[in-house]
Amino acid sequence: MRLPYFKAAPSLFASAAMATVLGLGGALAQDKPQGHGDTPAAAYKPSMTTLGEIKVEIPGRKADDPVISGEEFQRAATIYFERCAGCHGVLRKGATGKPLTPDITRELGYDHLINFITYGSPAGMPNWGTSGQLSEQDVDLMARYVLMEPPAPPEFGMPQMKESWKVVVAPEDRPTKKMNDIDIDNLFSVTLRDAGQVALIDGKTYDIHAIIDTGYAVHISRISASGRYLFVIGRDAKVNMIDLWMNPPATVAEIKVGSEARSVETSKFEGFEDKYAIAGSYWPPQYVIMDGDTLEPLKVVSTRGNIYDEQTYHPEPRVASILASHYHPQFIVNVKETGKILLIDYSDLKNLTTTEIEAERFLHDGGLDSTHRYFLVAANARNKIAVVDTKEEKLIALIESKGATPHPGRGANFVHPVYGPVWATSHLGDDSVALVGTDPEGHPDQAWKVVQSFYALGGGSLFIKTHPNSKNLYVDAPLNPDAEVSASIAVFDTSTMTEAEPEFKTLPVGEWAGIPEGQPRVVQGEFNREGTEIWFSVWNSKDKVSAIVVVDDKTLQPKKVIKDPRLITPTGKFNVFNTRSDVY
Ligand code: DHE
Repeated sequence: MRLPYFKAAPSLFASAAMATVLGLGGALAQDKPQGHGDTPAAAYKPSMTTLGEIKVEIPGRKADDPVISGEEFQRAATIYFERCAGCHGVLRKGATGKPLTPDITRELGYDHLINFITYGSPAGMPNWGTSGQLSEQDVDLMARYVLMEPPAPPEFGMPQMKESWKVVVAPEDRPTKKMNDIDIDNLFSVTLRDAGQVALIDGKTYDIHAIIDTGYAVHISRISASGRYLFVIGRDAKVNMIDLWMNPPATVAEIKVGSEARSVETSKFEGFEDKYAIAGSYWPPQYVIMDGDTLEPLKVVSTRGNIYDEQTYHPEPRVASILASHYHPQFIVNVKETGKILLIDYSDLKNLTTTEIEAERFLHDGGLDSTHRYFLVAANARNKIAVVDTKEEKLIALIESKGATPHPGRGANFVHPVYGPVWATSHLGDDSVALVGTDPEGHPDQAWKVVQSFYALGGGSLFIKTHPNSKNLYVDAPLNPDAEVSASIAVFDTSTMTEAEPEFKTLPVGEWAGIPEGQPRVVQGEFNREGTEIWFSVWNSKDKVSAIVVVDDKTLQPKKVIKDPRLITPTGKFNVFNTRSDVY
């Protein structure tokens, strides 16, 4: 049996290492500390799944390095990228988790690292050992791994993008008119996450018009201003551009923009409709502006730079959400680790002008208010909402969300009977919903503050949704540890809201799906074009039946359950008209 002991410092480590190897590690194991970090928020951390497949070399070995083979190092790097990089950063410089560079880890020492990885911490570090997610051997391996210099995954720049770029159907060979009889405006692009596909489902007949292969662990869809093109990005940073006029709709161009990514968008400003597309990546930390017709990569810009408040350098600020401005020819790009919102003017790529807005760290997801002038985005690890006036191009507020880990998706806009126009977010870390006043003209006293905070079903919420034609506000809780809660939806009647705590109805959407096996979670409501139905994903594991449940917005009763063996792990759903027009 290999003894994971150190060449340079035998005594200090041998006992712990020995205990681990001989299975005495259990002697170290205690009960999970209270308030432990395996809460829903801890379960929902970025994982660099595709980065985990990259082959890495051991950076220059040092005399006092722990004993570790090349094979072990590769295994440790894969585990690190897939489970740890999301919080501690790919280069271990820290993000929402603490830095883990050797100058720090060697100070802490092997024993401390073993304990920390085994038991985690109430601050949000999962208990990888006692939860059984890592074996004692892997805990030992990870402790040795973080004592060493981190490997830097390869960069992915223009040469690699161009190598991956394919124009499957050239613009001149595409149809000059719509060749199918699909009501595109009421089509849904549905993420089939673990299948690496999207399903195009008819918003009226519920027919599946096409299942299209996309990137790995596909994440979100966005629609071009004309409504003709669908852009889909996988976590592997592969972008597919799908022509909805073709019969059936199909990919006409594709490109890989990095190793890990989450966001894609297209230009919407008048005169620039369908002209450009943009994708932002987690690794390398950068964005790329592409030709909106062919995905030809035109401009690659790194987001590396200084953190907005400490003014210290960060080597891997990831690109989180991206939205297109309706007021200027600009993309609104949110950079997680530097806490900066970039307004990137795409009117002249050769003389690119960017407005760099200091906001708050760990920006994640967000959306526009009902006028499309204001952009509200969660700086979720700091429980803040940043508000940018996209017309005046500046930050106008930084709001405490009065909950733990706000997670709005794009948020939900409605007119509150007392507070007027509001934008709503739910929270990952607790069961609260926060309403932010968004009408500085008509309701100046309520503008840019939480005007009401109330309880929904439970913590672990990811998305909240309503529609201008609906009086209902729907809140999910897919990451709640209670199976029943995670399979239900809370719905509030916004027309009867007062200053008092509003009541909600609980919709047993998971039960309506009639899935006997597994523990499906109900995630992300998305309305049809008219706002008369809301669709929910009943997200089961890959080898079990999932479904989409369509709820009648008037009766709050199930209208249709869409089941099909091809619907593997459905999660995000994007109605073409609502996504293209930022209706939510
Ligand atoms: Fe998402 C949006 C990042 C896990 C479903 N997700 C986003 C956005 C970002 C992001 C930055 C905003 C994109 C935009 O608006 O341009 N998501 C991440 C992660 O880093 C994280 C936490 C972990 C990871 O490793 O990816 C993560 N996301 C998930 C999931 O596990 C979800 C629930 C299921 C899935 O399909 O992977 C999920 N994310 C979604 C959805 C949206 C989204 C459905 C779009 C919501 C919308 O209505 O706009």
